Amino acid sequence: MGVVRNLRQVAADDAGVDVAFRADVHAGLSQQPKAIPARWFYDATGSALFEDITALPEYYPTRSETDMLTRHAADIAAAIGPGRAVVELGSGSSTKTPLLLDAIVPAAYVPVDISGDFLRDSAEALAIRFPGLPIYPVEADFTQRVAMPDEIADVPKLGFFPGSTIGNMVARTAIDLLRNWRCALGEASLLLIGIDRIKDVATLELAYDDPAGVTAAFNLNLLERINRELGGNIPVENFAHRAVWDDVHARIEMHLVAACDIEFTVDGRGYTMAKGETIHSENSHKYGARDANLLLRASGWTPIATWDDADPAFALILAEATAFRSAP
Ligand code: AVI
Repeated sequence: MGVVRNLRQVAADDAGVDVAFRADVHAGLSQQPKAIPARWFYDATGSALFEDITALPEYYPTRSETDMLTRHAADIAAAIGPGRAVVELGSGSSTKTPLLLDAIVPAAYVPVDISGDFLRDSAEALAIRFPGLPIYPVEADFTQRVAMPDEIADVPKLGFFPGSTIGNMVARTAIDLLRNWRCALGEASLLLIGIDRIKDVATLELAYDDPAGVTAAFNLNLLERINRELGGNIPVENFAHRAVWDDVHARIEMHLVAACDIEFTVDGRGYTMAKGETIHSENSHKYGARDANLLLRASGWTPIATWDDADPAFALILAEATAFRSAP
């Protein structure tokens, strides 16, 4: 059995409510247009719904990425080499992790995730699957600065950031995050990142608006979560899910659309929405080959290998921390 240690906690107030969630909801509902950061989708219900999304026939990113991790395992392992601590950002249920841990010879595994219950369960499952592999789970918001466990201080690291989660950030935030992780992982580190490609609009929109309504339930759960955790009385039945491709920003936008004029309170604070007004709940940016490489270079990472031959297209990119040196 592997060693599971080091679980940390996120900040909660006296009632056990995540203080950052409360602050983001009030700030987001008070601005025009309304918007709430997508990271708040992932309570236990939202995380389970996201797992359901990844199994949908229309949601290709998980299938395409898993297919490439499987088919190119030997090449990926050769490019990475043995003896690295694998630090997974936003590990969730860690379904792709065994593919990577099986292919390389890791020194340790450090899953970082905001959802403590998910983190605990998946760390324990991996400890059984990889006996003897030290596992140091870190319960934290990986979009903020996260200190690495002391136990891996001297071990070269591989950041593993699958799923195109980087696409959920606008470019400026994505670059801040990748730069932070370059610092946290250190000079000799590598990064294996999954980035979704731009493709035809029909494939993209269907992936985010499936006929079974699972993505709609995932989006609407954000409102349910606000009602559950922040004492809201949002009439969820008066909202609809919308997913559209925005070609200017090269992203799928998800919105919660008011079907009629609506009034509600959260924490006793009142909000109104006119019919047709939306709460912007997620961006999912897609990248061409040059865009993705530029994003990485701008963040202090130099791409050294790319695997992107799945259909529908999705890229797995291996990058190394760029050394600081003079350049023209
Ligand atoms: C987690 N993230 C990469 C997913 C995506 O594709 O942007 C979240 C998601 N939203 C709707 N479906 C999946």
